[in-house]
Amino acid sequence: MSKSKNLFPSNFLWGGATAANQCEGAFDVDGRGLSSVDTIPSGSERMKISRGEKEMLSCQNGYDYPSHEAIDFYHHYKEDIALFAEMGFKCFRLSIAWTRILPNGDDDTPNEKGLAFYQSVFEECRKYGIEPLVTIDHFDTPIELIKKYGGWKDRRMIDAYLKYCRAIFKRYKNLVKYWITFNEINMLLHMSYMGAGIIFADGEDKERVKYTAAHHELIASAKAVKLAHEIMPDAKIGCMLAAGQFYPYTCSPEDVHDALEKDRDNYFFTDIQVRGKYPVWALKRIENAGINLTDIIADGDREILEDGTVDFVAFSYYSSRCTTADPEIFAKHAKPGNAVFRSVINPYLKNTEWGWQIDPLGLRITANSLYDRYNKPLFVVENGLGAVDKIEDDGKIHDDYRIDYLKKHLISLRDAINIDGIPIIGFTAWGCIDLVSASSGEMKKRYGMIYVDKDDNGKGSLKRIRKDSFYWYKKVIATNGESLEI
Ligand code: BGP
Repeated sequence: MSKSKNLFPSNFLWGGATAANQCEGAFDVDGRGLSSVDTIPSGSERMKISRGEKEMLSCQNGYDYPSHEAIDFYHHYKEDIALFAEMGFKCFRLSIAWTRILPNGDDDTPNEKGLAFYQSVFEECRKYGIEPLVTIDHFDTPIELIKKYGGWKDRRMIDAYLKYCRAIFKRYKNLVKYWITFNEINMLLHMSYMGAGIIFADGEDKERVKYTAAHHELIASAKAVKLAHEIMPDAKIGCMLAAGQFYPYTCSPEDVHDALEKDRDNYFFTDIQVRGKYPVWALKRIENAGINLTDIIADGDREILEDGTVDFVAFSYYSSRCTTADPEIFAKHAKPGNAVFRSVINPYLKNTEWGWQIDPLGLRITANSLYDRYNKPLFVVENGLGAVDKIEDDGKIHDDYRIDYLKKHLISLRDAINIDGIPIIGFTAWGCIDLVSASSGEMKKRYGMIYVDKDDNGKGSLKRIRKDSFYWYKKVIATNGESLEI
């Protein structure tokens, strides 16, 4: 086997990633409207609500809503971006909160205060030579549109989304080059409310709802790509999926086939965003679910999909997944009920404190699968370790476990680049500054290289503290990855 060189491309976009709802706070400030995530509380009902199995469209007494304050990036962004610059970031991934721009989701006139906020954020990034990478919709459906349309169940969401895109493309065309249409678009299948503002009515045909909503998002994404290219000819606009290859639990053909099918659940979206058309198996799946294709795919939609293919494929990777066709083995080894992806435990891998399995080589395997499938540049826009951090008596945070995780994943990524030859645009570590966990709503599940003093009860000074991983990542970036071996 050839030996990997210590090289990342010279223009590799090293950086970190966040999402508006998990870091900004200031949920009702400067004209911002309410968004789906603002009504998802922390605690035992979070998963049910995120999955669309329980309705909560307003903030209710007795619940704690972590997005309301989060880490108050809204008022700390200058300090935070300065810390990113100190680490040497070349790129900062963030999302725009749709309802800061259009408070009701489809207003004719954008909210100037919202537009001005992100303009200032992007200018701050540019000041340090940091390239912003913007997610247009990161788990963020305006509540008013959920009330009016039932979220992405309804085709009229496409026009609202396009109105929002037009406003931000026009305003930021000289500040932002890299865009992503939807964060983890396949999350619509797993966390339907969080991902797409969908609440399932009693007895509703879930399959039909999901395929319909997926089609609407895919049309919206394709139209956004086209619009972006019209308004910003130099822009690069990508899709994004929650990736992680499914491994068969055994080499039985049934398990191998099951893994193929499970991967297809997730590829369903990116296959269309990259290739501009539904794969044959996807059309059959819809038909086999008892749905007429013409109920979902309108006249002209095929052309829209063809005209709006993406420039790059972004993905998050935290772990590989594992599956078996045998229901008994599945039940015996299944990950606990709260896991976002239904998967069995892979006995060859270790777990994080939250039961996410650690598989650095899986990142290389996943990148290879994606590149073989799509032949488009890839962008790793999320990866990292959620862990409990402790402030030592000397005031420091010795997060060597996080360094170990990131180091192994970056070495694997470097192999994907150097041994496999895959073009990778960059790597943005998830939650480069501690923020609210999407799945659990906790603060104590920390990913950051920068610690934020805030606990699960909402208490804390919000002070930012550099962890050991801060200095480690700074060196990795300064040496363009060469220090990884040391
Ligand atoms: C992805 C989301 C992020 C982020 C991350 C980590 O699914 O795009 O928003 O939160 O996962 O997950 P968690 O916060 O649940 O640990």
